[in-house]
Amino acid sequence: MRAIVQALHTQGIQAQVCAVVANTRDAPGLAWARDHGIEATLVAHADYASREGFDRELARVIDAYQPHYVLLAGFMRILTEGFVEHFRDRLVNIHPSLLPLFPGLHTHRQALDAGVQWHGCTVHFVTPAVDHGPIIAQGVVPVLADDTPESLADRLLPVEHQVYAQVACWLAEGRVALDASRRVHVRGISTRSFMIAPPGAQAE
Ligand code: NHR
Repeated sequence: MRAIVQALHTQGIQAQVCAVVANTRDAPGLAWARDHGIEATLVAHADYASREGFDRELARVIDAYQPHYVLLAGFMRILTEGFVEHFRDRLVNIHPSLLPLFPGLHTHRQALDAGVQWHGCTVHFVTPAVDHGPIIAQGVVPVLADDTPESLADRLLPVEHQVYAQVACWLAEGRVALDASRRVHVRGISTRSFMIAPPGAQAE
C-alpha cells in the first residue's frame, strides 16, 4: 500500500489513494495512511456475524469514497460473490505466486515443496473464484538452494512492491482494459513481466 501511494506521488500521476480500509484494528497501514493525510477506516470482520454482513458494510464504506479502483494489499479475507460482482473489473489483488501455480495460502512453502526454480507474484483482477482472475502483471525471483519460505518471501517482497506500484500507475492512467475473452491489455505497454536486476548487473 505504501509502495502504491509513493509511486503515484513520485511519478506525478493525477490520481490519489482516496482511502485505506482495513479489517483489523492493528493493521499498520491505518496509522501510516492517517500520518500521510489519507482517510483510513476500520471495518472489523470480527464484529460481523456473517461474511455477507461484513462484505455489505465494507462495500458501503468503500462506495462512500467513490473510488475508480479497489486494490487489495495484504487483505486476507475471502470476499463473497456479491462483493466481487459489485466491484466487477475494478477489484485488483496481488498474490504471492506465479498464478495459476499455487493459489491459496502458504505459497512460498508450496513453491519450495514443488521444487520450482522460479517463484513470483501476480497482480490480477479479482473474481469470485479465489486467485483465478485475469492476470495484469507478474514478477519473478529465482529460488536458491538454501531458501526457506521466509528467505523466499523476503526476496519477493521488493518485486511485489515494484509490480503492484506499476500496475497502480497504469490503472490510474486509464491504460488497463479487459477484452471480450477477459484477457488484459495495457495500452502502450508491451512488457508486463518484471524482475529485479541482480547485484552487479550494469545498466547499458
Ligand atoms: N476474494 C475473492 N472472491 N477472490 C479472490 O481472488 C480473493 C479474495 C479475497 C482475498 C487475496 C488472496 C491472496 O492474495 C484475496 C483474493 C486470503 C485467503 C484465505 O483463505 C485466500 C486468498 C487470498 C487471501 N482467507 C481465509 C478466509 O477464510 C482467512 C485466512 C487468514 O485469516 O489468515 O477468508 O492470497
